[in-house]
Amino acid sequence: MIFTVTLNPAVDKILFLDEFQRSRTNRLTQTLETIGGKGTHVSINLKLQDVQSTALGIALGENGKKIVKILEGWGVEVQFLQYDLPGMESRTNYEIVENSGHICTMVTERGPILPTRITDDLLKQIRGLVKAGDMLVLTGDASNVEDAAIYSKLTLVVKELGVKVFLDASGHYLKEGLSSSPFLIKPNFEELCFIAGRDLKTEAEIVAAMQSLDGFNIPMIAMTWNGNGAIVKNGRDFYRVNPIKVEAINEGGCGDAFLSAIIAGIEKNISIEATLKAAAAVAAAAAESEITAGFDPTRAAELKKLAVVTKIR
Ligand code: TA6
Repeated sequence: MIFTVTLNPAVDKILFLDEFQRSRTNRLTQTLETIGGKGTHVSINLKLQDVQSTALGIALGENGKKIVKILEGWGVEVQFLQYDLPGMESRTNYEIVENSGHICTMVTERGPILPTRITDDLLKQIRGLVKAGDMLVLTGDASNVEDAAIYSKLTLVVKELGVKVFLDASGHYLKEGLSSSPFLIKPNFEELCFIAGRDLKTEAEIVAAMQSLDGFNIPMIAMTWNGNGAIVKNGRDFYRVNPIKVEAINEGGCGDAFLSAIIAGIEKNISIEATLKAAAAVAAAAAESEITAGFDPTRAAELKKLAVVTKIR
């Protein structure tokens, strides 16, 4: 079984306008609402690839109930821990999408700080659910948890079971997570520069930065590179995944889509090249979607024919 964990899920409000003007009144042309939080998106995208998963996470208050309802509406098995505590609501994130040029800007709430007893409840739930051979996806913001080692702690709970842990986090939550040797990390370009401690300018520098992490024994590193595709380390091999050019509407959620296809490929035991071609196609199809969650599977199947994956090392 695949379990996704979203410590800080959100309701995403997607605000469309022509061109954002600072210090001006900006008139919205459309507002959409969907679920936010990377783990929830991975579960939705896995479902769209006919791969079952169970979505775990923390849902707070009425917003939390809305998040669970939306996720169940996508046909995802949900076992979120839900709490009704005074003044504590799961957060709302805002994404500004400019109709001209489709520039997407995310503005995220922090979400209320989770008391230790809630994160302890989650650790206990994971200990009880996750079995040998399962996969655990730890992804998204965790700044609502004061312990920066939370992802490491969640990883170590299941490591001795031989569970594959997929970590997609940023900043110190990512850096702290390296020491528990997850199976895969999915930094974006800026996050890889952060953990490498330097600006990376060329593909060779990116490969070298990934190799500099060998001491953490992380079998796969998938660096998504905004509109430039991705560079993926698989064991000692390195691949370049070309972007598939599409008329992007909303690039929010493309990284989650890319990660979901890698997980689906591992679950289905298909080759790394076929997995990465599917990842490029799913991410491109997600970019064509107006919302941050999901993609059109038929479109992804078409786009997969255009995918180019090259082994570079
Ligand atoms: O990747 C898309 C997305 O999950 C959006 O739905 C938005 O909620 C944001 O990213 C959340 O990211 P964060 O890093 O704050 O968990």
